[in-house]
Amino acid sequence: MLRLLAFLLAVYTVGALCPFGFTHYGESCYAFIAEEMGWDKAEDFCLRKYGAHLAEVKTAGENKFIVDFLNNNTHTFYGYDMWLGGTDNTFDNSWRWAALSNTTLTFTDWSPGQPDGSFQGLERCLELESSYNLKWNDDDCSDHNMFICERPFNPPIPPLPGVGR
Ligand SMILES: [Ca+2]
Ligand SMILES: [Ca+2]
Ligand SMILES: [Ca+2]
Repeated sequence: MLRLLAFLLAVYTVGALCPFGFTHYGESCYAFIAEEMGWDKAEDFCLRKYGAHLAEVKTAGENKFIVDFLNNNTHTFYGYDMWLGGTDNTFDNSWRWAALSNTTLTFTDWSPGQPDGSFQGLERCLELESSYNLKWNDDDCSDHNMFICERPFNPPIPPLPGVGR
């Protein structure tokens, strides 16, 4: 009985390290947002609402977690494209995680033939494309897509305003 209580407490404690509505994987918490908006607005939504950023997918494991989540929640996400935090807005064709870390992409999962910068180079934002089995695609940043916010798991707790000053 005591062991069960300790287990429940551990589950509760770990769960509490991601904000409500977020799912934990590795060192991050993720929110899958079932609203559609342009890339800039989506990044702004993550930041203002959650202190998060559009997701930066840096490993195969992280990519698999996200794709699995979408495939396990098809009632909400089937047929929708999902923005991630990558763009090539710098006009030098280097794809970067522009939303937060401004690092170049290392791991990628481009669909065959992508990124193709189609429509006269207008496709400069990174998405999981539903019609490509959630492989990566560059698309027009003004498209209205659903999106994924990511923030650190168990971030340092900021001091309360006015405390210790
Ligand atoms: Ca990440
Ligand atoms: Ca698309
Ligand atoms: Ca494309």
